[in-house]
Amino acid sequence: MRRLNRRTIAHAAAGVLAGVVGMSVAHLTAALLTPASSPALAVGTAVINATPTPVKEWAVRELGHADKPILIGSVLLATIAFAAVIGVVARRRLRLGVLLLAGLVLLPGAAVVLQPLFKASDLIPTLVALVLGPAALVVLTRALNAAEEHTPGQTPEGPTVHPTDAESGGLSTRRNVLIGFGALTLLSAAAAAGGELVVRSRTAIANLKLPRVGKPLPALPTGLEETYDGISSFRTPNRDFYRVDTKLAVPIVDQDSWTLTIDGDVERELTFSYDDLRERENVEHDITLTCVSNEVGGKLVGAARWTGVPLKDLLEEAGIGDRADQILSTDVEGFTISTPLEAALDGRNAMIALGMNGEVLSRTHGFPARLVVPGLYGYVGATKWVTKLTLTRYDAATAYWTDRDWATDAPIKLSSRIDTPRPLSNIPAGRTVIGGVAWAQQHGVAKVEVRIDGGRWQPAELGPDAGIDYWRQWYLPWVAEEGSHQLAVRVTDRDGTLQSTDRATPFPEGSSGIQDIVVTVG
Ligand SMILES: Nc1nc2c(c(=O)[nH]1)N[C@H]1C(S)=C(S)[C@@H](COP(=O)(O)O)O[C@H]1N2
Ligand SMILES: [Mo]
Repeated sequence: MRRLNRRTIAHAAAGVLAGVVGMSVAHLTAALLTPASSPALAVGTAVINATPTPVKEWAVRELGHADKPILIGSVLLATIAFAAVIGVVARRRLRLGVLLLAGLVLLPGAAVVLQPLFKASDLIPTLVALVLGPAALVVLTRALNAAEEHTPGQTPEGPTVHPTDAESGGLSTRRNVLIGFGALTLLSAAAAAGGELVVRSRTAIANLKLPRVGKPLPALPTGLEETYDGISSFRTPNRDFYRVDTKLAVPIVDQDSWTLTIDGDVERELTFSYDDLRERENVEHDITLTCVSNEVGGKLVGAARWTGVPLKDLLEEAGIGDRADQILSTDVEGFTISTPLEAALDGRNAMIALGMNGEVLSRTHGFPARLVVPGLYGYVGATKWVTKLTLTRYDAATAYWTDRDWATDAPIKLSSRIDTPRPLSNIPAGRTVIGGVAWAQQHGVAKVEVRIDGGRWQPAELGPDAGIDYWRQWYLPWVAEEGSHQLAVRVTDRDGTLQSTDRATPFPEGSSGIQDIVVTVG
């Protein structure tokens, strides 16, 4: 019985290894071509796209930044479980096993085909898996079956068998099993590591300089973070800037073949190359980006100096028709975002950004170009890897998030955050500061107030001002006495609007409410 189990396990392992060989070599192939066409990632993306909004909200809230690794991990685990069963089936019915494994590969193949901008070459990684997976299964199953045939003594009480020809044959067949498993394990490891290396090297952007800016802004003033530990930097360093998108593989876009097209309700369709945009007069704007999924007190907000081309200029060159009320933007993979046309024309600093904080846009933040619209949550105004702006109507076309019931138009709600002390932290008694950031894009921060232990609202000192679209740092000196304390913060914008106390979840149009934290002193 024990031997039977061990054999079953060996065949399950053969199935798993066959699956892993297929996936890892396909992943490497995809890394060389289009990373998102990796079968494992394509399934993950399909799952993301099919997940109902409430479940996604729950996942983002409960899993935070781990949501994507957990998703990919689940896809891999499910694949491995299926592959193990297939390995066991293949022991006696090799042909059926091969068919089942091919089926397991065709599933992600379907996910690849269903991607919006599918092109035939995206199927190459799937085909690689389709050949290698079953081939590995055949090799390993045959080697195992051969070794089993040569292994004597099926019964525990069987007669003692002396070394015979059969046994020495058993040794060489067992060696074949080891060689087969060893070689394929090495191949998978090498392919997986190679895929990672290829993606990393392709992600680096070599030798590109930021375009020249016509009228550069004065340097950003020194922020409060220099004086008070724990307050967010006035400018969010690019490496710390939050990242939110639907993609499991960062698109690798070649700037020489990339173009930005303006079409739809325009007088003339226009297409710009990367160099066209770089050679135009570029501008700089300080803009704080915020994600609609940011909870009160959350981290999905970042402040940067963006370099790029005014959106209005590009649209006016194309000639804006009189029917459009929406800009439907499309990214390199066919993902869409809808933005009110009004936001491009009402005088705010909406732009096609090529640079962020003095550097060429990174691939994670949308290289070669992205939309940035101050005052709107990212999901309705910050399309990364953008390739097309279509002037259309809300009643004629919908976009990815609005199809998932998020609000159509979504101005960023004014909000404030306590960065220091941290919620639920322990701090020593004595002189300290309470500090953080507050934002009210398009209106500007006028006042930040802090409430300690339910007392009166006390005005905080504000940090430097970089315009209405940029956050303000704030702090309040505090002599902390031993015990438990409750700290709250609220912001008022320059129009006199006070941050709302009404608690709202991020879905469907952004969170609201006041951050109220507890800290222990002494
Ligand atoms: N192509 C594309 N652009 C996108 C998204 C996306 O999923 N795909 N997510 C949007 C959302 S929800 C936000 S909040 C911002 C985040 O930009 P960042 O990742 O540079 O911070 O990008 C927006 N642009
Ligand atoms: Mo977002």
